[in-house]
Amino acid sequence: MKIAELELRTINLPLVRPFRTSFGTQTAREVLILKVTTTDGIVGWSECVAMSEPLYSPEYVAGSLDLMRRFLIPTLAQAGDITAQDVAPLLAPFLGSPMAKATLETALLDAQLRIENRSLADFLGANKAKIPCGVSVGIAPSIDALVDEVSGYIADGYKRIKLKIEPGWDLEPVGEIRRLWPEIPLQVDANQAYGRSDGELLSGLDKFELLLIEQPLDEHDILGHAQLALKVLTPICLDESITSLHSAEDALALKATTVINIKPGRVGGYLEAVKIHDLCLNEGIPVWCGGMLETGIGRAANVALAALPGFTLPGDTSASSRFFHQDITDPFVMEDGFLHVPQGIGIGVTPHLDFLDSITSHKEVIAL
Ligand code: NPG
Repeated sequence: MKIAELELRTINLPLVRPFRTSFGTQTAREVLILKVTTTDGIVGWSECVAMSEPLYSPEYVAGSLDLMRRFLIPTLAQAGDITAQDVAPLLAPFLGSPMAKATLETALLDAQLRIENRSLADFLGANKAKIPCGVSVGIAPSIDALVDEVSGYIADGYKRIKLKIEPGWDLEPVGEIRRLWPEIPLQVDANQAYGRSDGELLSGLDKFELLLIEQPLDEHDILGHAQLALKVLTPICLDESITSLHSAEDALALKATTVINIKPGRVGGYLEAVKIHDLCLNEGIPVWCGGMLETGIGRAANVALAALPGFTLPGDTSASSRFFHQDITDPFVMEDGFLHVPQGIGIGVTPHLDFLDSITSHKEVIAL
């Protein structure tokens, strides 16, 4: 496949409600969208999951754009005729930045599968036509507000609730949600907000029979997670710490995690995500698909991934309406708590260009 042109654009989508985590509050989603066009006129789309600011991970929208423009795209251009499988090895000399690399790999993969007349779900090895949906619930202004929000999601049909926690917003809100919904599959996500000395506090969550505690400690603190796993009964699940197949192997070998959240952008793309899935399937480790407030472009690909056999827990694969009044693709609509896996070729969706143009704040085209 030869690339003729890449179009990079930044869009801004307001969120239906502010989304607060331990690292900040999002009120809109700024997203870097990539369109590649091959010399035969085939188009592939992807989105970069980096956020506006480097608070969840070191990557951020403007930085990813600069990195792609300055280093990654020229490297791919020099390689000439390439496949999506060539992207990671070609870009390996550039350190880090899995989200930017994943963006390039995914757009090429979309174009490649469109040429092969094949869906991403089929290519990745999906064995389900629909997937159960979980929803991630931000830190609320009060317990009453949290209860209101969770009630709405349960009425919508979500099959699993994830509550964001941080010191001062943990045992009480989680206890109240568990009291009101004794049976709902429930988990928490700390986004690294706790320290090694918080073992006793976190073991206070055990009585709520949670599915897991996600990323309680610093992303680099693998030893701390392994020690914490000995103190709490609730399974530890790593998110930010898992940036590659090797890091997943390390965390499992060191017993720092017994569940893994797979986010394709965080690990450098869908090809690496499948490798982590295969490792976990072999080792009997459950995995689930995380979310990064994706538009329909990223959501489509995540839903395909979440249909692989090892994804045995509902992911943060919610309906478009969870975050956006209007999505840039046809919206993902939940039916009885499930999303249908896109069956069309490539990622199975394309953006509505008029709407995309109307929310674009920056656009540049790089001809190769
Ligand atoms: O459903 O897309 C979604 C959001 C899921 O909570 C979610 N994502 O830490 O996993 C996370 C969190 C996140 C939010 C990450 C904002 C980065 C930015």
